[in-house]
Amino acid sequence: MQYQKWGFRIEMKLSIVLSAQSASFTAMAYQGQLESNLKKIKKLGFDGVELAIRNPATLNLTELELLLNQNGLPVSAIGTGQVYGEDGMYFTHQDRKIRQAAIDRISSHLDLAEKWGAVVIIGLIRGRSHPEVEKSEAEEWLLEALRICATQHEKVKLAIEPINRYETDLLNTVEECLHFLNKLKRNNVGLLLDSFHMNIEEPSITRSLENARKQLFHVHVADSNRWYPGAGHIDFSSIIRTLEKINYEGYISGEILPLPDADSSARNMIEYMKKIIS
Ligand code: LER
Ligand code: MN
Repeated sequence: MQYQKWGFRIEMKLSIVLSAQSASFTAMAYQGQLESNLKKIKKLGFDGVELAIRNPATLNLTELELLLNQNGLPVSAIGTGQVYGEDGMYFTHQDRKIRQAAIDRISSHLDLAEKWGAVVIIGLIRGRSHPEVEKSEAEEWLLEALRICATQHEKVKLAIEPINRYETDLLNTVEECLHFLNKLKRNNVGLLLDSFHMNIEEPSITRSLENARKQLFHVHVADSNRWYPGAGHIDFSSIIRTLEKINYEGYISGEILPLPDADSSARNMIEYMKKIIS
């Protein structure tokens, strides 16, 4: 959506997560039924769609790209969490073959992202540490995997997401992720910041957004209860003002529970965001 401020035209692009297939992760308003769901997302007024894709090889790409074109919906980002959640593959697995399989799978997401101009999300695909594996070793494997992915796909943006402590013990905060990016030293790897995780882990959401400004590629919004923004107690007005202040140009994408039902959650999100943005 575009709006006027201080005589300038400002754009805040809104998208929402649609899982290309059904999945056990629940914070996605829409799952499957691509034809009807893409139509609904467009009709509600979203500028783009974030697609959660388990395995690009099993997608009917011709049909999907036709539907995206018909609805005029760019893909803001590609979510990869189901590679971990459903297939048990991740960058810090003890078994080298499984680490390699995770790299190969993410490479196929990166190929799609290059074609679509989308960001690739590095969330739970990082995995978590195990009693048998030192955390420092897990971090080395993660650095190695991301170096390979980022070097092979220099034109694609990869966004590491700080995820709260109840889902992983690797990279929970913005500060830890910025430190990690410093070690990684790849310009096409930056951050995805998610208001739900930030509400749990960050001392100040707005200060952490400002600290990440140079490397902020993507934003997820969900309220404190992971319902649509406006349903909990996160101060989204201050988040929007901060994103304006740091000249954020990426998408703001709803990763929300389909509650009280999918369509109401998406409608409530867009109505609330439009109200606080303009
Ligand atoms: C994915 O973007 C996310 O936020 C995680 O909570 C997935 O478990
Ligand atoms: Mn997220």
